[in-house]
Amino acid sequence: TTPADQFDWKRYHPLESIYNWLENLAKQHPSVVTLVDLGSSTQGLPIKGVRLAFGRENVPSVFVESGIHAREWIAPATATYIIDQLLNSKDPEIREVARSQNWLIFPTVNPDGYRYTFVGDRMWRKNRALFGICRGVDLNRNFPFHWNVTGASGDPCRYDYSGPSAGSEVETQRIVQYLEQHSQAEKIKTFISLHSYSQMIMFPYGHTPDRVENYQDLKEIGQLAAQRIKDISGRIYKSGSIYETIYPSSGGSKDWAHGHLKIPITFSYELRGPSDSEDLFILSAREIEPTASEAFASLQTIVQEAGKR
Ligand code: ING
Ligand code: ZN
Repeated sequence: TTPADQFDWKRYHPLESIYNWLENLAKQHPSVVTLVDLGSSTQGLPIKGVRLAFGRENVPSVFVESGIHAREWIAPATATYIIDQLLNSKDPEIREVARSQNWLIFPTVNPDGYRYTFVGDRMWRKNRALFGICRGVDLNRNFPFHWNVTGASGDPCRYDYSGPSAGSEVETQRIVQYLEQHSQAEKIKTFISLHSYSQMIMFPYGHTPDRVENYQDLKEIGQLAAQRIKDISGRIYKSGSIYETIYPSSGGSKDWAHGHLKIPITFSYELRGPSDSEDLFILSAREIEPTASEAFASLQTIVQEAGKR
């Protein structure tokens, strides 16, 4: 476990280190940071995150969910980077973006899976719920919106198992319940989900090629966000709906957030994968900073553009 004052973005940190760091932030910045626990996972671990509020009245909120897939370690690393920048950056543009919103950021919404990638199988993706001889529901196929209609499996032994029923998993229920209870009061306007690897910035839907009502806005915002990354690092991120960009899939968190909760600005990132490794989910720790900083810059673009629409 890394002591909270030695937390960094030069390596990947285990669950306990991330949670210690979050707790420490709430102690160090009591007027800005509130620790939020969504409740327990299948195996009884807390799902911890933070709420950042810089004290401006009546601002909308951004909700960031990451680590829903355990092996995509760059996602929690990026979420913690975003928290750190929002709190500590001196850059005036970042300070203005930070203050323009309240931020609800949950780096590891699948804590059982994330822990297991450190102590069991590095390539684990799902949660750790037990189904006979196999384990795990793909939480990003379990959300109760057009559940299990395409791009998901009914077999608990498969990596994209959608679960025994819509919203069956406690981790899904924790997120759903929190958002049902708080999205209005917090005025959540933007929902972000972090994944790896494919270099994409995607919006709903995944279950159908039909366009969302604000397709044009999301398409434009996604393109501007991708351009911001290209300007910074030269990396090419593709933008489009999940269905047209990556593959048909149903039961994803942001389809539910957009289609059911009516959060207008919803994106999921596929962050960098390695150029030189056999395994596309294993991104060198040297790439954490460049990946997270280009993603954070593009998130600033999303938030700025959302504010104009
Ligand atoms: N990709 C995502 C997956 O869940 C995705 C793509 C994102 C689908 C959002 C649906 C919603 O398969 C990875 N790499 O996990
Ligand atoms: Zn993923």
